[in-house]
Formats: sequence, structure tokens, C-alpha cells
Amino acid sequence: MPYSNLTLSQPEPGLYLLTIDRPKALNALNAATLAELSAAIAEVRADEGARVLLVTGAGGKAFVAGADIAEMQGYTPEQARAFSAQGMAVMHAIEALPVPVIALVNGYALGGGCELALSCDWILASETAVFGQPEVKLGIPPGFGGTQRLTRLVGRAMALELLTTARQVKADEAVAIGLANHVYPAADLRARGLEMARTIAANGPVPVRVAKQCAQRGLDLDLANACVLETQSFALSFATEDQKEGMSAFLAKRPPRFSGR
Ligand code: DAK
Repeated sequence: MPYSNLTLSQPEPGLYLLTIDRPKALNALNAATLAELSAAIAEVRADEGARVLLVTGAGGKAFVAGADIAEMQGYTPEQARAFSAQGMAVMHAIEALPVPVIALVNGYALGGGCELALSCDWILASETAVFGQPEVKLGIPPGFGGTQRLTRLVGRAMALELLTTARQVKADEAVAIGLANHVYPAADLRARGLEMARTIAANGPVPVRVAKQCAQRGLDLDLANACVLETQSFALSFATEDQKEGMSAFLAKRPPRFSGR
């Protein structure tokens, strides 16, 4: 499907690369871009062969510099509610994708851009990455889940510091506080992201999906129930071809050829 504000490509079988592509506005998220994001995510979801989704920004300066301030400026409360709901739905859809989603943050990830990165499963940052939730400077609170996902990732105290001061965080600090997993030179970010995606795609597709689901769902449960979820998922995995292939290949001392079933 053709898009105007983003590109969705498959650089290798099973690996999807979604690039927000409005570099003149530093890839800011307007309603049209959110609608396209929603369609692109549905496209990845519908592909049973999908293994990993990488999300990045075009132009080298920004991942996404936030929700589109020019578009938001004149919103009525009702329009603001609809825009927030649209953004929230996109963030939930990313989070709910069965495959791992990796944000490649290659510049500014501010406001809605930081929230987009937070809805991905983890973040790889370039040395030029800058994270922040500057909404309070614009007279609004975050609207795409930032108060919740940032808090869950870096803890209440650090999240509240960033949410209320609007202080921006560079790549090294992002790694130190657990916001990003790794930092790479800007020129290497995409290659390192693809390398990680390839590693994931070579593993059993079913257990990769199950690991994501258990880790995510388990956070909403107490530890005992979360471990029950894991036990049941582990037991069910013995009905899959991936389990049979993975263990047979190990014992036969050959590389596995997973079917994803
Ligand atoms: N929206 C629209 N345009 C943007 C933009 C944005 N977020 N960020 C940058 N641009 C545009 C600039 O206006 C400029 O356009 P022209 O003047 O060339 O037409 C172009 O991108 C290049 O930007 P700069 O000239 O400013 O570039 P600099 O290198 O000087 O500065 C910067 C880069 C990222 C530091 C700066 O652009 C900046 O501070 N941008 C704004 C960052 C920001 O405040 N982001 C948070 C946006 S608020 C809610 C729903 C959603 C949200 C909240 C509530 N509800 C409905 C409740 C989400 C809110 C946000 O994300």
C-alpha cells in the first residue's frame, strides 16, 4: 500500500522497516501520519511471515519531534480528545504486535516521538539521539501514554523528573536510566538494528512471540500468576513444530530450520 508520510519496506524476508517520513517537520505526527501508521501496523500484523519490525525516522535529524504542534494548536477539547485517542490506539497497536518491535532512535524523540519509541519493545539509540517529554512547556500534559510507559520503564522518580522538568536526555544517559538498550554511531544504527533483527528472526518464531507476550502480560499480573502464565505457555510449546525442530537440530548438531508453527 502506498503511503505519503511514511515508508514500509522489507529489507530482508520477515524484517520490516517502517520509516516516518516528514523530514521537513522533523517527522512530527499529524493525524494523517497517525492514520498511515495504523494501516502500516495492520499490514505487518497481517503477515504471518513477519518476524521483527524496526521503526525509525527519515532525514537524519529526528526520529519524531513530537505530535504536530501546528496542527494541534487550534484544537477544541473534543478534537484534542479524538487526536489523543487516535495516537493512543496507534501506540497500543504497536505494543500488541505479536513480533518484537525495535525503535531505532536517530535524533530527536520528543513528546509524541518519545511516546512512539516507548511503545516499541526496546530502543536502540544513535549517538545523536535526544529524548524528552517537553509537553509541559507547551502547556499540555503528554497525550500518547508517556506518563504511563516512561514510568514503567525508568521508574516513577526519574519519569516524574523528566515529565515535569522537560529536561532532555542524550543517548548515554538514556542507556544509563534504562530508556534505551544500546547506543551506536549514527551511521551504524540501521545496520546494528538489522543485525539484531536477523538474530531474532533466526530463532524460533513461536517462542519469540510467546516470550514477548509473557513478558508483557506478566507485568500486569502478580509474580505467582505471571509464572503460571509462563508454565502454561512452556507446556503448550511442546505441541509446536518449533520445539521439535529446535531440540532435534541441537541433538543432531545442525542449525535449526524453524517453520514458525
Ligand atoms: N510539530 C510541528 N512542526 C515541528 C515540530 C513539531 N513537533 N518540531 C519541529 N517542527 C518543524 C519546525 O516548526 C520547523 O518547521 P519550519 O519552520 O522549517 O517550517 C522544522 O520542523 C525544523 O525545526 P526547527 O527549525 O525548530 O529545528 P531546530 O534544529 O532549530 O530544533 C527541535 C529542533 C526538535 C529542538 C525543535 O524543532 C523543537 O523544539 N521542536 C518541538 C519539539 C516538541 O516540543 N515536541 C513535543 C511536541 S508536543 C495530546 C496528544 C498528543 C500530545 C499531547 C497531548 N492530547 C490530545 C491530550 C503530544 C504532544 C507533543 O508531542
